[in-house]
Amino acid sequence: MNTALEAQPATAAVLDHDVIIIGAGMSGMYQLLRLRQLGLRVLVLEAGSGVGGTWYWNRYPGARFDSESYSYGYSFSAELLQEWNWSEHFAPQAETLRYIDFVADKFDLRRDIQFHSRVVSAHYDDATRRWTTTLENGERHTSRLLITAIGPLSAPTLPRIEGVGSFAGAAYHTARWPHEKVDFTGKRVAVIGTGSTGVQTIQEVAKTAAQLTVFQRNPNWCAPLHNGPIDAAAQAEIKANYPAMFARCRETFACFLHTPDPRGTFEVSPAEREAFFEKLYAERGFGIWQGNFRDILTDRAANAEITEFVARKIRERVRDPAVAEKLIPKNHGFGTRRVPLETRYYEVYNHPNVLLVDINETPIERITETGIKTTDRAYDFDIIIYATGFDAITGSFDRIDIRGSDGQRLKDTWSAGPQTFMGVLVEGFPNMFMLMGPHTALGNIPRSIEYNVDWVTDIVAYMQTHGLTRADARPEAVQAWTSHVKAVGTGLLSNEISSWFTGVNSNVEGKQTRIIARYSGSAPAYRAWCDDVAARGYQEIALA
Ligand code: NA7
Repeated sequence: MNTALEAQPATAAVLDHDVIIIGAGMSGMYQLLRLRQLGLRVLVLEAGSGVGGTWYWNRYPGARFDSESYSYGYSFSAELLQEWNWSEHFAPQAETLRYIDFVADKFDLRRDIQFHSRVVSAHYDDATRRWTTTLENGERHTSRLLITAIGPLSAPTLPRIEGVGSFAGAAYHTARWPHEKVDFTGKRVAVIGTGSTGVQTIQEVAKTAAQLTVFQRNPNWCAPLHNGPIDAAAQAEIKANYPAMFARCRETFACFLHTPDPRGTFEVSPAEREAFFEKLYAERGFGIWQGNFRDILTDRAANAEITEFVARKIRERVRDPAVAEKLIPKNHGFGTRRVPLETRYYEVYNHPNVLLVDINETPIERITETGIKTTDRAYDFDIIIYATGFDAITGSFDRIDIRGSDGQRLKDTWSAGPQTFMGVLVEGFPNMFMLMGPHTALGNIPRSIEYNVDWVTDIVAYMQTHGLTRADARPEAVQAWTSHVKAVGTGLLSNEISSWFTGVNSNVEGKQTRIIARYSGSAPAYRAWCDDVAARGYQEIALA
């Protein structure tokens, strides 16, 4: 085994591991596999009792992919691709978790994963060039490198409403759903939140609950998923086409199967435009969002066209015009926030046992022992479901006390918004590599994960072969990257709207102001930048 990460005499303190990875979701698992191939001693610390990250925690009813299943798994193993059969175009959570378990078994990953291990702090020591990672039970681990695989959407948030916690019935956050089945039959159920999680939950719970009451603050622009089973012929075709499909994902703007149409909205006649929108509305998946005219997310007039089209669809699908109006967003255009994909979501509101409460009109005053009290009335429930989302992108970092050189805290360093080098490194936090950190290209996340992990693996291999034990982003590189991220995000309508895309969360102190949280240029451009840094020998990174 090459032990170069330990070789330098000045840093010869005994390390428990070469690398600690925090998180055994899709990024942590793949990173473990790649670093093992370098012969490194790696330990993954995982808070849950199993692998899967997002797909481990989000067990809420109706949870499923919004991207085509076959485009959303790992691509690194041809054997794995041929062995695994996806049963639906958009797999439900349980199937995805089975897939991830299958991967963990196939590559024997569990032997290097320690479960039930929530990391509370990670501190870097300049003298010994090592990270000390501490768990909530006090257990400590030292390592040369620290890799965060903690996910952009993994720090759930509850509303800051008086009385949360006082409800005597069952209350669940969707991202902390119990492992046992929750039965809604005959129950009065409340759902707070109408993001993509709320939408998936609502359409499922409505099937069996006696009474469903949805508390909506802002509606979102939803579009049909058009899910369906994958039959034998389609399965064979998918398997034969994997190389071509992943090649396409590498070329598209955000690694999805869908990519913007090269035409502008007003370069076609109104009739053609309408026909194109109709076609997209009838097609599977994110096409209407990611495969629409090239200017719908940057040009206000173009955006207004698709927005009006989708509003008409909502009016057609919801019988009560007053309810339809409540479900139509008035403060943002289509696609400027994450588009929830739905299966008969709007029709749910035609059922007599479903009530929509607009909490802008009648705000929630408090959660009570028996239910929810708005300014208008008190509602009694058996179950309250919080589909209230996450302290996104930086929240999972904020929840760990991460300290770099000279004891500086990451939370302080990022108090005015994240500053990174390619979303992978932070100046002053040597040897810490982030997977899916702020300022990386998110899009089709598994595709981005594989790229991110491969890039980190390459620099770790470079350090290993060159006997290097310290990597830190140079300040000018961080400045250049952070300005670039801001520049590519300018003009994008989604960056002018409050949502998790822009780091806003009303439930978190200090997160009411929009920031540039994501890299919103194209995935190929992101990769070109990162590839170039590697090809030129990592000049933007101080290596020693
Ligand atoms: P989102 O998209 O952040 O949605 C959270 C929802 O909860 C949204 O409708 C919020 O309303 C609502 N919310 C949050 N806090 C409150 C309070 N205090 N009172 C009332 N309503 C509230 O999270 P999701 O889990 O749906 O999805 C996150 C991503 O995960 C998703 O985009 C996918 O990429 C996977 P608001 O709009 O803020 O008024």
